[in-house]
Amino acid sequence: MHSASGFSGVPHLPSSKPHKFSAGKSPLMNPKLENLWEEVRELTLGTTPQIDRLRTPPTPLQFLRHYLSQNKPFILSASSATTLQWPATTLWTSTSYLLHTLSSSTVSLHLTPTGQADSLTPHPSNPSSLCFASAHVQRTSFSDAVDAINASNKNGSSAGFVAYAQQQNDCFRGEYGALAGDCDSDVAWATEAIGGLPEAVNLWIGNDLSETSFHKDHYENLYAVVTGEKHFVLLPPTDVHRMYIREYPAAKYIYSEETGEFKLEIENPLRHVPWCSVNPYPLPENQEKEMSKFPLYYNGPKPFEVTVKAGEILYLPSMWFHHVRQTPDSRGLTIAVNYWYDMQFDIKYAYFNFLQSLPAPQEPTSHNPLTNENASDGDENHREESAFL
Ligand SMILES: O=C(O)CCC(=O)C(=O)O
Repeated sequence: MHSASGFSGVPHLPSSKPHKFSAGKSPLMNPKLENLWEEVRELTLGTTPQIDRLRTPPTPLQFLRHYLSQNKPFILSASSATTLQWPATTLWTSTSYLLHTLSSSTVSLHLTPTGQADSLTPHPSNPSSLCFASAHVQRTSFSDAVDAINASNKNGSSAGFVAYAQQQNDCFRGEYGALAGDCDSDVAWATEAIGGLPEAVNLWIGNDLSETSFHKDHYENLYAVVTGEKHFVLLPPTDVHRMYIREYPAAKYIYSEETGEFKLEIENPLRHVPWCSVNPYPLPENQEKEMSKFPLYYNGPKPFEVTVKAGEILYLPSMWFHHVRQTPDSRGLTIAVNYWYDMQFDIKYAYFNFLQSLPAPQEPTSHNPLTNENASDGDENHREESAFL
């Protein structure tokens, strides 16, 4: 029988290898899963919670060989050689430039009570369980959008809402088309390696309260920060069981401008969305409870934590779980553009689907308050949402 080292010099990892993460940890940890998490880190990702930082852009071949084919993230650092050379990096620091250029544009603004869009929140009629709540999406002039974002940051929390300008439908080339000349239309080395142009380019304008909950996408993501900073928490697809993906009833926030209040409505007909249950930043008073509900997350290897600064690009590989927060620039805004390239639905994807289909062994379902007993499984909606998650 071949050992792994028999092929290409990769380290041999006998199956009886002691597990780094299990000693003294929760009895819920599963040795086979731990082995997988550890092996992926030892073979590819590295054993520290840092990702590679490149000082110069990779060639298409380097990108393909060392990152794309390995499903491995990296940051292209901000340095004189690599900082984005786009007009946007200077032009977009001026709000009056943005207001002038987008004076006749209508954009999509996501409104939520707390800044957490597409996230889990107490069910409106049964607050001891959770539902999956999407933002109220309002089409508005760009200048109203900027006013709303500025009025709804930590200092202006009396606004009663948090506004995040975003729409994951190629909005940069649509709603924000007037700004298209300020950025490259693609990331050249990625386009060459992937063999095609981006499927979608999206713009994100948020403030210090805007937060995106843990999820994954079926795209190769080149995420460029133009102003402010973005803070990502990342886990590879092999760690899927640490996310405690559960089916939650879909709900939508409805915001009334008249009363300034939100209503949370469960979708009718009822639909369930598979979503990650883990919040990496629980309130201190909830921390202990969260740690006991999600031991695989809290007791496993430390997630990768990455801050992407203005002028930097993160390569976020397809199917990686990511949670995103932001620190704004001196005006209170964080602006980013990301390029979504189609992923290859290849053998890695097939392995991942297989892994995800396995229940986390030893997980005490009867103790897990987040398991929704009445969740539908396998219907068309489920499959459609799964393709996103
Ligand atoms: O910037 C954000 O808030 C979220 C970004 C994201 O989820 C993505 O690019 O897929």
